[in-house]
Amino acid sequence: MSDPVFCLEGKSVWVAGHRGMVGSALVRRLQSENCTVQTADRKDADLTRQEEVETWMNANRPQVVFLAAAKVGGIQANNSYPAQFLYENLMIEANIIHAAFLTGVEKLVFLGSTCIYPKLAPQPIPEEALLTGPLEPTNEWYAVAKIAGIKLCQAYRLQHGCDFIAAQPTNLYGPGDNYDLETSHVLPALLRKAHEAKVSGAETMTVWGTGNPLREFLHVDDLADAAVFLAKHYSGESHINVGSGEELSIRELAETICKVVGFEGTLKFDASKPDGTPRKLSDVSRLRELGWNRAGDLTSGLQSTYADLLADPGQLAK
Ligand code: GFB
Repeated sequence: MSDPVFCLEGKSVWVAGHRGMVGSALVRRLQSENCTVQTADRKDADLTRQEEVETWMNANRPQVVFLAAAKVGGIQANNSYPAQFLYENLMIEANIIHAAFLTGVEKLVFLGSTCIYPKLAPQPIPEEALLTGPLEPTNEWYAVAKIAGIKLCQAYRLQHGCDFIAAQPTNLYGPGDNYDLETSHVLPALLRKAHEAKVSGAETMTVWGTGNPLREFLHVDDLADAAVFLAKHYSGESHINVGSGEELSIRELAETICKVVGFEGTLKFDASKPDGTPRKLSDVSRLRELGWNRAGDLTSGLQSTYADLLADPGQLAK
């Protein structure tokens, strides 16, 4: 494993976006780091408002920032709300990264997404594929905002010497996910559909698209562990991919979820819904060379996520 380049111990660490799935996983993970975790509710600071962000950061003076706050959603939400996905994400990241520079933050970890890469990028996708071709149209607005976030980290490093780094997680899932069928990502959507089909005794369950696209999934607790690892072990201009390094088709994902949930009906594919990018597997060799590997596999991650949903079915009502 690479030597640590930064120490979190004793530091004040702000998790921006602590109520989201990623932010709450970071708060859980940081409990074992001997640091003080800071959070800001919307009433404390609206992150899309520059003055509110600067006032909050001046008053609270975090030494480390994990930038997990973002407007996120699945393929349909990205397609339906392009202005919100572009504007809100640009504002949040610009406000926080600039305020982090102004207040002398020692380390900032920005979280992006693998949709930053070109639609037809080489697979598995190396970090160098960024900005080498056209984006996937269903998520280009979100992708442009996330690319701007990576570039902000690089620009503040180059011009001001700030230790701001960027990690690019693949498709994430886990406790606290969005289970709204219109706006969610595929994994929570299929978990919900399989659960409800089983409970109602339905014979079929609908899966959007052809079922052919390939996707990679990572449990959010693994992402949080990798982000903390990178904060401690990495300081560089390039963003770093964070993924499992394994892919499966949407059809295979649906079949695995049905097994975990215990739904024995058949799958129906709705080809009127978009497939999105055909394949999106991250090349995780840089992260592995630094010394990080994920802890769990997809089936155990699905089992624990389904157990969490059964224990807290209120998540389906949000
Ligand atoms: O997770 P997802 O919404 O987004 O969809 P992306 C992945 C694939 O799952 C697509 C199929 O091929 C969908 O057609 N799918 C099947 C479904 N059934 C469903 C369903 O019930 N709900 C949903 N949502 N999909 C996202 C980007 O892309 O990836 C975001 O839109 C972000 O910006 C995220 O980058 C990581 O994987 O296509």
